[in-house]
Amino acid sequence: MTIALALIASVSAEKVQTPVPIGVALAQTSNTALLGQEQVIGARLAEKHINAHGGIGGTPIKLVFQDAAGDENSAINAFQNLITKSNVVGIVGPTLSQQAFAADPIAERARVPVLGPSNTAKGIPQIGDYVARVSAPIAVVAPNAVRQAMKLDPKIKKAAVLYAQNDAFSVSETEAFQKAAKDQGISVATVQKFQTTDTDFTTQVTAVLNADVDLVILSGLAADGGNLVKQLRQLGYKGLIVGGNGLNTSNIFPVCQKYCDGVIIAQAYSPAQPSAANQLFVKEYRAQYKKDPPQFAAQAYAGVQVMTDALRVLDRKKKLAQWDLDELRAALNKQILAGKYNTPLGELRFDKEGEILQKDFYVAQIRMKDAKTGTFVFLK
Ligand code: 1QQ
Repeated sequence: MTIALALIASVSAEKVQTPVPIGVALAQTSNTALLGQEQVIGARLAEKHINAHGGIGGTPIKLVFQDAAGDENSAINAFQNLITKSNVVGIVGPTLSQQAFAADPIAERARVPVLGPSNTAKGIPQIGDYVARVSAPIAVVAPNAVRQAMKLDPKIKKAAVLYAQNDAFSVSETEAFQKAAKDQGISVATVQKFQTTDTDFTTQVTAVLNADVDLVILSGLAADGGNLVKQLRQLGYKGLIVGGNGLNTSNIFPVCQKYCDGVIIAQAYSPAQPSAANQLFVKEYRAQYKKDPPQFAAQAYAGVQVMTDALRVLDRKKKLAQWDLDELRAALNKQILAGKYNTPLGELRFDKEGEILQKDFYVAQIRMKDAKTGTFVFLK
């Protein structure tokens, strides 16, 4: 039986297609698209750049997009389609850690390498051997925002912490935030929970106001997070607000409008990162979008680039079209972890579990010009 199955498996082995298909499973619909939209832009820019520079040894790459929306089932379906129908060599995605914990095991079982472009919760690389991430763990990124808040207002003593309890990333981030607050000598006066699907935060905001705090630290996603910021200000909260990675997009501007002003958010990317790879990315992004690239675009770009750089190494050993697909997927996974990459995030590599090793982190503060337009201003 086992021998028969093994024979079938080897007989049915697929060859690698050209152009080389790389799967991209990001949120193109749902509220999570507020975050996913910037990732799609970043991935497409990478594809354009790579193919304009000769692809992989003369063979172009082709990104195959499957909408992973904002829930677990959509991410699972997207992964399955990419793996079994589109025969991709690897996958960049999904958008949320909450989805990664559900969908990455599908890729792990199929032995298809995954690069998480924005999966920052604790435990992502440990999902399996085929799972790595180009998004630095939130435990490393988030504390920078609390330190920066203390720098802006050294008199901060008491914080209120809020988080979305139905989202794995938010649960992970609030843990990092609460530890960072204590490390800075800030006491956590109240911890309020909500759901990413909530729209009315009166209960939580009332508790924050009653606690009389001088800092609010908020972990949620873009729509809920933006609404929370707005309702905090409308109901009279005047102190500093630190927002987490789920608010890290100008797509929250239409949600919290002028009330977005002043929100402090830690960054795993800066347009000012001096590497040649980044300056080229910034130039190409600016030419097309007339503004600086945001973190989620840079990380998705880095994901596609890392996969392509690793494929180039393998292509030099044997042209990709001559590999069996299963064999290439396994070799690609090893090569991703072995390489060193010059990306818009700076120079990066991975530890043996697939955790990103990245050097530079930043903090930005939202500055609104009016109700609609604003920018992320990087703080020193
Ligand atoms: C995660 C995140 C999200 C907020 C990124 C879109 O960091 O789910 O891990």
